[in-house]
Amino acid sequence: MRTVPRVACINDLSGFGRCSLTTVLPVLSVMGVQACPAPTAVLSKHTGFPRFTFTDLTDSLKDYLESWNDLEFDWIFVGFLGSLGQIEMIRRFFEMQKRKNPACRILLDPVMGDSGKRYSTYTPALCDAVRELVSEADVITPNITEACLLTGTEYRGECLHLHEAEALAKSLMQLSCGAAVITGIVRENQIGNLTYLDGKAAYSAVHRTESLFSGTGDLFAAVLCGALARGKSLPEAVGIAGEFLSEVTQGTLRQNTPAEEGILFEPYLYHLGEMLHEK
Ligand code: PXL
Repeated sequence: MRTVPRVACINDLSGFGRCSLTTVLPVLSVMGVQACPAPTAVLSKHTGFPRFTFTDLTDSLKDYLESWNDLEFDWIFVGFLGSLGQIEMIRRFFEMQKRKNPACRILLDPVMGDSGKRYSTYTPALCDAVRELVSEADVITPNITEACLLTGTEYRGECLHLHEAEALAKSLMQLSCGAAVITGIVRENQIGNLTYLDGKAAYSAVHRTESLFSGTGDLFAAVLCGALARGKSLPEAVGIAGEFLSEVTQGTLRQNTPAEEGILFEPYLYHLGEMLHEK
């Protein structure tokens, strides 16, 4: 393994709201991972705000990714996409990178929606295409809404019995990914993640806060990616990400900031380096 693992981060740049690249880059850097951004779109704010600008970067993404084919990445981390046309470019990038480095791994956060609703820029055709990408991924990290969209399951809220979550994970595995982590499962006063790996499900949970902050899934996936790139196993990486998310959401709640401004992770970032050594 390289001393500093290298990750290609295919995601949008939202100027305000703490999500996607503005979350991924600091998290990976502080975890000792080289984060190389490939922006899919530039937004002035994320789509949860009533007013934002959206510049789709599909026209430049193909050459951008192709110019990286003389490099080797240890991981490719895919999040929010700008358009349907980007799917094929990303699939080709996967293919080229796997050919150069068979040990290259793919983390796909199938960003499509939340709380039962698709994000405004995610058309049904784009969601179908994201489903096709799932088969290429070593790990996927959908929330419940996204897991339902991917598997054609009816969304019935964030509270799931463990057997329902496990059934959802098994349906996701039928899309041929290597492992699935379903995030944000609510059970009484706990919020947890179900990891499905090697035919087995494992649930881990932390105390739940009442508020839902935007960008929570992006932060979880970023920490997971950092821990995996630093050589942690998937269960260890899920543990670190869950613990960090619990700490930062509780800290954010105490500040009483608007939910769309996201999680105030900045004061806690330095803990991530320590957490890598503790586990
Ligand atoms: O947090 C996921 C996300 C990523 N990128 C953009 C978004 C959202 C969720 O709203 O709008 C641009």
